[in-house]
Amino acid sequence: MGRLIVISNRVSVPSAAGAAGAQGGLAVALNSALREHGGIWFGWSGQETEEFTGHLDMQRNEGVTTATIDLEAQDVEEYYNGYANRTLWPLFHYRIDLTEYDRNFGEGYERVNERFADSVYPLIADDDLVWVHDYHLLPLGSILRRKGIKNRIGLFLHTPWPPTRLLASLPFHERLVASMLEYDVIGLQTTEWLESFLHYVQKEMGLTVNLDNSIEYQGRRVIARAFPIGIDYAEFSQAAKSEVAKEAHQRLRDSVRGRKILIGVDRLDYSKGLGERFESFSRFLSDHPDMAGKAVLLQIAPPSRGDVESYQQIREDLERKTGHINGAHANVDFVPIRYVNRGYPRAELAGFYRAANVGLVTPLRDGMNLVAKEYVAAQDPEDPGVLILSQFAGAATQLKDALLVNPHSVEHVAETISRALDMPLKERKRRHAALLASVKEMDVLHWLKQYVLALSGVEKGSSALKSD
Ligand code: GDG
Repeated sequence: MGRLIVISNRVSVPSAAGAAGAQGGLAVALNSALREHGGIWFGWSGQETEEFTGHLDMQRNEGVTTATIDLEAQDVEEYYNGYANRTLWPLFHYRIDLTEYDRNFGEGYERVNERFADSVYPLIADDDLVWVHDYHLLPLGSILRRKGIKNRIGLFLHTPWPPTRLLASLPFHERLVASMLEYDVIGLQTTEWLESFLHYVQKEMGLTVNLDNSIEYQGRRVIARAFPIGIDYAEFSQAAKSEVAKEAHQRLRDSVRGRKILIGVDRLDYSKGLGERFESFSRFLSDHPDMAGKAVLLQIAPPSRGDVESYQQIREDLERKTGHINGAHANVDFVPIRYVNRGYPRAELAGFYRAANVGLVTPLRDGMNLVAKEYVAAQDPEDPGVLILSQFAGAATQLKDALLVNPHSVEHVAETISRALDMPLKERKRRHAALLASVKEMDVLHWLKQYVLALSGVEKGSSALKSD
């Protein structure tokens, strides 16, 4: 098998991941993938340039080769802040109320996808597997095909896939999805998103979907499948046992002086349900006066996509809400919500997870959610904490032994917090053992293997229909 050419919006070298501390799930997973297989990780450097030249900055760090390009300010505005994060991200998270559409965004998106294709094209050798990631780059495969790339090309989408009715509100949605059918493999996180995708191609495009979920399109067979992503369990459980993690654990425990700890760790994003989570915790405190001053919510929320207005808005909303709730429930020696807008190195994070009695993972919509899996991996199996998980996270289809909640229901989440804090050790251990088995088995290496297998199994030059 040839190398892997991974293409994603941003590239993140392993050493930088820990230091920056605010890496998304994509970065964490792909570092593991490339260390395993070798190859090149291509993407935007995060830097702006006066005029796009296509110059490739090649580097090698900790066994991973990266190639990056700089983009023009207009590219960043229209493609990244525009079509990717003002149009597709909210739409794919069922938020048509936040979905903006502007012709310039669409044009910028196509222009940058062309620029990606032009720049990565010379790096692709005959036997390489090309693996494109996420909503920023949906049409990239079709552009590479137009340039004559015959390699196997796959897409993995880290977000949900929205219901057909919602997607149909996007101007030119047919063109976008048709461009995706140039991939050999389209990977989604869960069967729910897969079913939505297949529904779209059947209902909107009139295509035939075979029993194995492959799609017949212009004489080719495109494989569509669910590949639920996992964490690097070996790496993360190692980090949880490190000295750094132990110190972080102790520091957090000492600081709460015997109180119960609930933890949330999320990029600051409206899809993560942080406002509803804070309200639920507040309701829990109001409904359980006996718990007054006895439980703390630590919310770690490194800011992201700060140039997009809806992100500035959610940040302001959360600041107001935190102030309000803390004002109502605090005492001279106690503040109920510790709301922290910064990232921490992974080992420290692991220590915090382990110190927490409850992991609160309550997104309103999430492709998968790796924090839920990290929380499970970091627990002490002899005295584990309880995971409260949104039924709307992709992870809920795997982590069935978590306490599943509807994050929109403040009452339900408040009651579930109470149940989690009262849960007897025996039940905590039973639930944790079942969760851990799933997190361990369906880890990132499993995900990687399954995806690469599916991608390399496709006939080169993209699957001609077999005569049967
Ligand atoms: C997308 C999809 C899907 C967060 N704060 C810190 C920190 N993080 C790390 C977490 C976790 C990652 O960021 C977040 O991953 P999630 O999966 O929870 O969410 P997204 O960023 O939205 O990721 C998601 C994922 O892609 C993978 O396919 O699961 O559904 O939306 O790893 O630990 N890391 C460090 N310090 C922090 O303060 N070091």
